[in-house]
Amino acid sequence: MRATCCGRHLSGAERISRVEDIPALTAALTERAMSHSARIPDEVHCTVERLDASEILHAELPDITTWDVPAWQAGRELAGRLLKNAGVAAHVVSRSLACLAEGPAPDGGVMRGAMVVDRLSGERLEPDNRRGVRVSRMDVAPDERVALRNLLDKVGLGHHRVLEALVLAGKVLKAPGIVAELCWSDAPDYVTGYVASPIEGYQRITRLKETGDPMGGRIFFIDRRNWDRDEFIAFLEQRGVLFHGKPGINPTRTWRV
Ligand code: PML
Repeated sequence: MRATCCGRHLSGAERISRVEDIPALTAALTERAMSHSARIPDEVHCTVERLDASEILHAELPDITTWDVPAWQAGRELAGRLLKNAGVAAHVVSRSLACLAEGPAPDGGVMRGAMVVDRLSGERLEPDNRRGVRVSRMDVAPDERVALRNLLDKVGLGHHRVLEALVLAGKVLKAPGIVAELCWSDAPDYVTGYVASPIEGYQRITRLKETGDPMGGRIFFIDRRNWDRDEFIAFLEQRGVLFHGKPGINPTRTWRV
């Protein structure tokens, strides 16, 4: 589901479901589109696509760690450290953080999809710098969604953005050649972001930008050895991935500079 107002993105969601659940699900997502944002959308698109069940990848969600930071500056410093630990070169880290903060699209605005960046050279590798790479076709197994939401609620992570970002990051971490993802939202009132990596999992950072800042987005850092761009993008955009089980929740950590 994708809802827009005056051509601008308002809300979106996607699910992988059984055929018999599709009518109820499209109704629920349309309801969500109408009530989810302060503005009433002027377009709501619900697209239903058939997936071959035998080609769906079944996987586990990454573990979650939350880092409490006193200010966005400290948050970005921590994000830089986590990215370097994951193998991103120092000069690429600083350039990438600046790029996301300043607006990575050619007109200096936000991108709908993600940037793809070579971890050593910093070269941008997404075919279209305006659109970026859109991750799609991933979900929590339908029978496990309620249990996961209850778990996240119980540990104070019940905001819908956490579950959605966790599932997206979970898929990104399965992509061939990925070494890390950096994300913070372009929603002006949502300042928490994350660094995800195959070894450290999903590392939330409580502040990565100032409240009111409309900039944000995603960067996928890749290792170019034996990497194939078409394969990478096809995996992220086309391959169905369903997540099972509960992620580990690590104790909150504190970061002070
Ligand atoms: C979190 O709170 O775990 C981070 C969520 C990032 C949300 C990104 C987005 O919604 O655009």
